[in-house]
Amino acid sequence: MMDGATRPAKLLQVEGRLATCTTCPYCGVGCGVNAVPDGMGGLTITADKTHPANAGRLCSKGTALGETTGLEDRLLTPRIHGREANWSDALDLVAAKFRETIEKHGPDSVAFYVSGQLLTEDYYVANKLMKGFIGSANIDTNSRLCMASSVAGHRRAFGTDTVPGLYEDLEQADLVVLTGSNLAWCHPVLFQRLVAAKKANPALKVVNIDPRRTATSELADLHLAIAPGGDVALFNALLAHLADTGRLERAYIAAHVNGLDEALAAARADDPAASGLSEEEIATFLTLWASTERVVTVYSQGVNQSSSGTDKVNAILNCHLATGRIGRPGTGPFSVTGQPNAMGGREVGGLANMLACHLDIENAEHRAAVKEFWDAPAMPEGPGLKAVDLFRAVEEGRIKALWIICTNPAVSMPEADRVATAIKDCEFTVVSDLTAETDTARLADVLLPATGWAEKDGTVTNSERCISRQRAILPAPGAARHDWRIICDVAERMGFGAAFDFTSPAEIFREYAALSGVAGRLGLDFDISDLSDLSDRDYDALEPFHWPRAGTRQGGRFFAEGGFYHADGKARLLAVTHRAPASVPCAEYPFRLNTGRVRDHWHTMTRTAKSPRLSQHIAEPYLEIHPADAADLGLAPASIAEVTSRQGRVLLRVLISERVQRGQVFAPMHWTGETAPCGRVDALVAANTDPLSGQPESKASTVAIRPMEASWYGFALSTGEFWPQTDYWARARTRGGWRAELASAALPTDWEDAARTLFGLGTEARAVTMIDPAHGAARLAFLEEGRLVAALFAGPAPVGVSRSYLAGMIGDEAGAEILSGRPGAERPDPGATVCACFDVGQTTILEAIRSQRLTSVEQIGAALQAGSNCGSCKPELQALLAAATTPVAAE
Ligand SMILES: Nc1nc2c(c(=O)[nH]1)N[C@H]1C(S)=C(S)[C@@H](COP(=O)(O)OP(=O)(O)OC[C@H]3O[C@@H](n4cnc5c(=O)[nH]c(N)nc54)[C@H](O)[C@@H]3O)O[C@H]1N2
Ligand SMILES: Nc1nc2c(c(=O)[nH]1)N[C@H]1C(S)=C(S)[C@@H](COP(=O)(O)OP(=O)(O)OC[C@H]3O[C@@H](n4cnc5c(=O)[nH]c(N)nc54)[C@H](O)[C@@H]3O)O[C@H]1N2
Ligand code: SF4
Ligand SMILES: [Mo]
Repeated sequence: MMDGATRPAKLLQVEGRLATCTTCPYCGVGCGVNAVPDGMGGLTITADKTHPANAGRLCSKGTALGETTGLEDRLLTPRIHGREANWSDALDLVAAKFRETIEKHGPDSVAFYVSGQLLTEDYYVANKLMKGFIGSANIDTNSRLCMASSVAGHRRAFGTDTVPGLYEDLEQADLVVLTGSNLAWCHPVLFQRLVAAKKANPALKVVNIDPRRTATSELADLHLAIAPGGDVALFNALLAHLADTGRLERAYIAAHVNGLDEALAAARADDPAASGLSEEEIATFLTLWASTERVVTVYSQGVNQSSSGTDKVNAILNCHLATGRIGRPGTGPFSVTGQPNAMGGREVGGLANMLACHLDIENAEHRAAVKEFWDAPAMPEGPGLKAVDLFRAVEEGRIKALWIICTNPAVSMPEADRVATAIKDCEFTVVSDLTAETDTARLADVLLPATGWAEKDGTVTNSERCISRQRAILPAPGAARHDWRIICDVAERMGFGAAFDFTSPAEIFREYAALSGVAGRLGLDFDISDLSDLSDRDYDALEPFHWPRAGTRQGGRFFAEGGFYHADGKARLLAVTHRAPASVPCAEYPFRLNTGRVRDHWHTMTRTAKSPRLSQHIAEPYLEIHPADAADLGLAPASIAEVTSRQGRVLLRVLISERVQRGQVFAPMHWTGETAPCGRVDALVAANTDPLSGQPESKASTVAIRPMEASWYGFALSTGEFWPQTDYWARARTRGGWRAELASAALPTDWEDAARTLFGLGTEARAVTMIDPAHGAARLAFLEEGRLVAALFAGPAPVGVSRSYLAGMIGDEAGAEILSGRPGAERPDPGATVCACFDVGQTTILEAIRSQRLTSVEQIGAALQAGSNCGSCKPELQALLAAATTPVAAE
């Protein structure tokens, strides 16, 4: 029944201790990790050498997982209206409210909003409850903000949501095109595999298509700074070029593809100039792509998060299908998934317009088959509300009971302020999370404590269709329960006990696997039904495996020989035409706002912000802006910009850089009410969506920018947690406490009073101060028993003290010399952290490059250790090497 050998308990000896094999809970690469409890609530993490995704590699976030399992901010008991409650009362209330609402207003008056970070088993029961038993399809997932355009594009072209290829295709290709993907920071281990492949095969070319220059561009032979939304125009130009140069694979098309003529006509009619690239750049790209047989086109949120996201996906798929470059080693389009179980969520039918196992909610035969399998009392007749519409319905009072599980929409949805208000005003909101301290959890009527990554069991599917086990290593803290268990408990109280009497994730998995057999019999791709009688023991020992499992495609790729899932077995080429992003820059909002991720933080930071190590790389929200635009706007380096859109307002640190083009700015999505309330970037983002996929255009809002009128800027740090009250603030953990960046319009009347209030310090802390009222500058350090407990550095301009030095001094012995804000001659200033694993700073690295004449990333590793562990900082080391050889740029 199971292929391959099984390791009975999935425990491994790592350096003499027993480690549990599990899967990293961050990105869709889905790396295997080995975890050993350290006996103090933490974990020691090492890479799983046997996992097919990473084979011994981890990135900075995976490496720091052990720092994120502490219990200090965990939600440990249910809460009803802010008060601690027992499970029985909380579950009774949730079930009663949902039942009453449905009785009074019908099944579509309730909704679930779930997450690609749920395990497949959690997802399965949530979907079964809403679609099969409540009888509504109002269950959508944050994957709507993430993968929906890829799903819609795959389904249009292939007839089902199938990712054709495998990670090894990136290694076997001669050309890897990364479009709308910052792989270096967002899928770091896959990026490392690509780096290694390029080293082994110098003929392997990499093209990076992204409006801005990123760490990923450092690896690229060619970086194309495409206009925002320009991908359709570029790939249409490619399709036309392929036809014009005789590169179409006529035999493959004749046997397996429909729609060439229409697609080609649309492509020829499109204007390549809409890509914003020069004729020469376009020609270079077209020639390279056309003349390379083994080409993989990797794409991610720069493609999906667009009002033309589905068309972008199909423009890419068109070129691969028309050349038959799909499903063979080293070829294919490759949509990389974001979350650890984004792919599992797609398989299990988490989206409002899908059923489980890739079955289609709009197909009556599929609906009937699922209804029969579940013995479901009520099935919806069509799709439910997609995320943006779902929260609009909440706003309008059409949805009266809402359950949010494992996602933080008050931060991550476009028009975030509006979404937060809608959640707050909803008649009844339940949130299941690890912590009560999220912007969404604060708005809930009922909070349900869920177990987290290290405490729960189940399965996830990564970007290459590899299903892996996540295994519990630590006990459930307090009263926290598994998500699947909470959902089943509510289902039981709603009167659906018989269908939800699961006692383990293994049992849920078996039912799910059996249902996939129904899908298989209906001719669909997702069929893992040979696992439907997996024993509990075999489930515990389950090795990572790729689907499809059955037939000739076992463990392999799709579509080399056709076999698509439309009724005629053929794929479709789609006629697509460039459309500019929905928000059009205007006099009032002239800048294009692009958003995305940073290397060491994960989404709304509920886990990565717990790690001092991960908080050092980038410690505050920022706005990347071109030098000429900054000059026009009068924005000084490191000052604070006020950014507004029709939807909202934020304050961000100015980062002047030529990596972004004129007229465009970039800001990361991660900061929240908890970490930088003025830096919640989704407050600015308009909820424009792709008409087919419903995915929001998170990458192309329009904004106005002006300098914030700050009378002072500051840097503060303290051994204790503190909450600044200034107009701008952003805080982060350090090894010995907390740090914060501050800026404010109003000057305090008494700096020492203000600082003591900020830090909550009594008189026992001795102040050493250097205050210059005439210039609005102040430096204050607070010492207890000779140790530095807090400090504030403030001035009329951004304060130029060494953050890494000061953060390293907190809690240490110090005297008045600390007020200089810089280390003395005996202790060199490391500069901003580049390597999070070994805490190596930029100044240290540049100094070593110069003095030791280092010329490669490997040499830096040998000299300083930087980059020699997880390797996530290698692109930045590469950039520092480049900068150090051009003396001006390095200063
Ligand atoms: N460190 C880290 N890694 C993560 C995550 C995280 O939070 N932190 N989140 C995970 C998740 S859920 C996801 S979905 C993935 C996302 O992974 P990515 O999609 O790689 O990351 P993003 O930074 O969102 O966006 C990618 C790039 O798209 C570019 N872009 C913007 N507009 C356009 C356009 O019109 N065309 C093109 N071609 N490019 C454009 C942006 O400049 C950006 O560099 O990352 C996953 N990995
Ligand atoms: N502007 C802009 N906005 C974006 C994006 C962008 O690129 N730009 N990207 C979008 C994308 S691709 C994504 S995927 C979303 C991500 O956005 P979110 O899903 O909102 O972000 P997370 O911070 O990952 O939220 C996960 C929540 O679940 C909790 N949690 C973690 N594990 C568990 C668990 O096991 N059970 C339960 N019940 N809770 C748990 C965490 O504490 C956290 O509060 O953001 C989207 N928003
Ligand atoms: S690349 Fe990093 S974040 Fe992604 S799964 Fe692997 S270790 Fe985790
Ligand atoms: Mo995502």
